Amino acid sequence: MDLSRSKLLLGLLLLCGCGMYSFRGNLPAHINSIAVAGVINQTAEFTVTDLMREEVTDLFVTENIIRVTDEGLSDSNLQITVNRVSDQPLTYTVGESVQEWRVNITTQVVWHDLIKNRPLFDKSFSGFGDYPAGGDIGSDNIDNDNDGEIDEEDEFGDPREFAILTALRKITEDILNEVVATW
Ligand SMILES: [Ca+2]
Ligand SMILES: [Ca+2]
Repeated sequence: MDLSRSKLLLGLLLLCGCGMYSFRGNLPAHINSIAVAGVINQTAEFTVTDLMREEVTDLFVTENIIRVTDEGLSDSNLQITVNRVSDQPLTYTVGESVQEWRVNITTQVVWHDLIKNRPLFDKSFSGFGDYPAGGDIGSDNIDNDNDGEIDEEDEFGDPREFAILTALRKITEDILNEVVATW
């Protein structure tokens, strides 16, 4: 289920007055809150853990599917490990130098029930972002944020950082959808 569909589903449930708890499904009744634990970094990218934690926290707060609290106050938490950040050449120029790169990010995420001390899910999530070897991502003819539009106004900044953020956003959305699907 993608994010817009999960939003739609939430909207419909709220409209019909049944509220979010009606589709909690198998989620134990004692799980009412979630915290994002410190992200473990197994890569050489120093910024990726902070970015990951920020993105996940922001999205969970915005989507408001479960109460987000600080660590130590929640009855469940997300334990995220960034396993791999790797860059692969995607396209080459006629002179055979790399024209476009793809940064792939792989994470392992455990949604942990802290009351009963067991995992609710333990899954791998990955995402990618594309960026040019040089130049401006606002005019590189690449859809850097994978939203189906090329070189629109929100493609700007450091090309590789932007690609990393794009990959993390995809992973974040997948984590949120997995939490919803686990209910
Ligand atoms: Ca785009
Ligand atoms: Ca672009």
